[in-house]
Amino acid sequence: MTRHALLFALAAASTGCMDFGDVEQPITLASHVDDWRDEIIYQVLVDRFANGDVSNDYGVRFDDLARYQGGDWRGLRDNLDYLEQLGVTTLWISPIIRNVETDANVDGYHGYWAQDLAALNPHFGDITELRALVDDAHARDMKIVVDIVTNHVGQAFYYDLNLNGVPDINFQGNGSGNNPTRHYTEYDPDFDPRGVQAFTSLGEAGPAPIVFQYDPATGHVPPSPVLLQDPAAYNRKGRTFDFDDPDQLLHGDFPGGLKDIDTSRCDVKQMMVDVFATWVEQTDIDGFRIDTVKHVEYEFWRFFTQRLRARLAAKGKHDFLMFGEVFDGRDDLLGSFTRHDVLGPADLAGFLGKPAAPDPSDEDQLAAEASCVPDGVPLRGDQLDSVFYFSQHFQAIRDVFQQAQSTDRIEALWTARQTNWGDTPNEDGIGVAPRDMPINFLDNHDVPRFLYNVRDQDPEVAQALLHNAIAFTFTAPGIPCVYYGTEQGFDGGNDPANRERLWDTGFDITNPTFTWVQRLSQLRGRYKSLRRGGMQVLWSTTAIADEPDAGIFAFERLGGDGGGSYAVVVFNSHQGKDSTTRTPDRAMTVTAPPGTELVDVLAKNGEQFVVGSDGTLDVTLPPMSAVILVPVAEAD
Ligand SMILES: [Ca+2]
Ligand SMILES: [Ca+2]
Ligand SMILES: [Ca+2]
Repeated sequence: MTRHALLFALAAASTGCMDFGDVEQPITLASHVDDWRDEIIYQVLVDRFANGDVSNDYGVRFDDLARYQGGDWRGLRDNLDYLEQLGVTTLWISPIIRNVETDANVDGYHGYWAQDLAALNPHFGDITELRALVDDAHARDMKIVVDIVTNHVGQAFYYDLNLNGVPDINFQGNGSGNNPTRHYTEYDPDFDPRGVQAFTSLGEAGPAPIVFQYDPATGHVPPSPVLLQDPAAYNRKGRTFDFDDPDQLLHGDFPGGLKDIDTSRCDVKQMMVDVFATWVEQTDIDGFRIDTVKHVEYEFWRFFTQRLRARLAAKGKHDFLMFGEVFDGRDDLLGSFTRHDVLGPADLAGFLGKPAAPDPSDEDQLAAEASCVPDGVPLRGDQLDSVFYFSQHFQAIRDVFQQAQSTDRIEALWTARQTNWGDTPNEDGIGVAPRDMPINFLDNHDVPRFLYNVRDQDPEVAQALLHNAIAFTFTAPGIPCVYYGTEQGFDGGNDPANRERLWDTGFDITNPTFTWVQRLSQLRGRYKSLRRGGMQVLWSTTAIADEPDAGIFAFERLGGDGGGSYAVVVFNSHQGKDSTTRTPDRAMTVTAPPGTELVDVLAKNGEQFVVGSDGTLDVTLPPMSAVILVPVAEAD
């Protein structure tokens, strides 16, 4: 499909009448998911996974990971066997839309520098290729989740601070009293709550005009859709430097010159629904992973998620997943984007530890937001279906599984999630409460890889630590999410070192971490308790030294939506000694009746355990290891 055709479709959509007109072929939307908790997500940076089409390799520079490498959607299609063997069932692919090509010697290969929300990134393929990827995935019962950004566009304009009509970098004043020496860039000036100010030799001169760049060679052309060419569609306050200041968090440009969109405007909200719903309608993709969620107002998420769900449901697309990235360790802030109470600026300020005037009542707030709704259908409190479990990334993956700190922090975190996160499924949503399906991950494109963080360890120890943490993300309540390359033992540090080319490995399916993920995927598929079951912590501890239970963490998966399926999962996160589920003062009691025979299905020739006549279960584990125990009667 041509860009023109899509824009035509968008124009039709905005009047409420979807007409695919001369677009290639209308497609039928369908729901391809039964319960999202059955899924195993694999995160792919498309540019880095496989190069299936060299005809789109313009601008590729293999010697520099900050530049395009040549991967594309065809490469993904060609390697679905590899992914299916690994056991993953949902591919989260990096953004599909056209980006700023190059800025400050970095390419937009990652996809987070939007230039045209209604056009595809030609480095990755065309609409035919994208549809083929979705179709081939669906034929294997795999799903496709697309990464989107609503908070900002790429480096689209500069602030003409000195009113000279050209972009200046490191401009300096003359050092006089009202014109002090200053260092700055007009592409990315510091945040100013009044809006970025211009100045002359006489002092400040009011709001700085913004000037859209026009340099087709680097992809710096005014953003599309056309609404994004209106200066009023942006907050124009400059670059955030204090992420705990609510005004900066919501309204500042994202560092790197990424221009912050005014997502409180009705026309912006509606445009975002139209453009992204159209991509679903054009491809039948199954969900969105949403970037930079905490930088956008709660009211936007209510509008965006509810209007999008309703529009897709009317076309036969149900169970459309929307999960967000809240890059933050504060669990209450994470969970706030999944709650149904009508949160507002005062709530946000509270999570950030700042004072604020009280918000309006829920009723008054929703009434105000209703002024944006064209068809009069009232808004509710509903927001996202889930968020990445960043708090767990820090407090469990880092603190416990890398640094062997006490496991009681995992129990505390999981307990807090029950009240911090939404407890009700969204209307027209996926049918699962957000608190029951956090997205569990080890690493991603924005943090150093797990193996990088433990690079000072002996390689065998590092791998044992990695495997134990992977087992944790595959057995904890929620959905496991594997960042591409983890299965090949990648160990890259900070961006772009953590964005390696996967094809350099030859897609090796014998790598021990590949086979470990494969095995855990099979166990999740086989045992419903691990996917849909409820959860009860059996053992956590403050002990980290030579105590009998130092490093032990254990929980049951039972009840919930797991049918009668039952599992006990025990970890020893201690890095130097065997530990056990018994101390002089305490023994581990399980729900399975006395005499129940359990077998470890994680080990190939699993050890057997029997629940004692007093209901206790003794499990002793070597350092950095785990067992997954299921009733012998349930094991096969
Ligand atoms: Ca290519
Ligand atoms: Ca200037
Ligand atoms: Ca924002």
